[in-house]
Amino acid sequence: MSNPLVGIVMGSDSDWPTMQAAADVLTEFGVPWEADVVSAHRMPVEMVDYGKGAAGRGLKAIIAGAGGAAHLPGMLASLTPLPVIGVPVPLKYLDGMDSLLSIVQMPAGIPVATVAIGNAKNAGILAARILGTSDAALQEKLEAYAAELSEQAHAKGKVVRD
Ligand code: RP5
Repeated sequence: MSNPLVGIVMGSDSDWPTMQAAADVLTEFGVPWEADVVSAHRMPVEMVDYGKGAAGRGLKAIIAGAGGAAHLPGMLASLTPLPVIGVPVPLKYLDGMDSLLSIVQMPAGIPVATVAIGNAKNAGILAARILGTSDAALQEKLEAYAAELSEQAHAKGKVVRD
């Protein structure tokens, strides 16, 4: 995509089935994104380059997903002034608790906005909300989306009540 505003990065291509939900929802809201594999442990130099260069390239937010010893989101947050949203990717063992705790327990001063285990969709929506603070049209789309969710919930409640 040209001029991406959100960078989606992950530790391995095996994270993509989880991370794709972030890309899908950004596409739904018309937010240009890019996606790449930048492993904190296997590609540390590339990770530093990505983090250092992200803001200068015009990105406004980074969504970073990883599983297990999930250091990528936190390391990127230490390398960029951009908001970083972390997605704990669930692996075969420990149900993603290892990923969650690796991402959420950041030291004061270096925040990572961590979403629920496997919930890359929320990461995409949160990135869109961040961009929406300076984009009225996008904010309107987000409001319409929330109204639609509310309508659906009311409709379901009606089924239970009737
Ligand atoms: C992590 O190790 C990656 O983020 C991925 O979740 C996990 C497994 O990676 P692969 O062995 O599938 O490449 O660093």
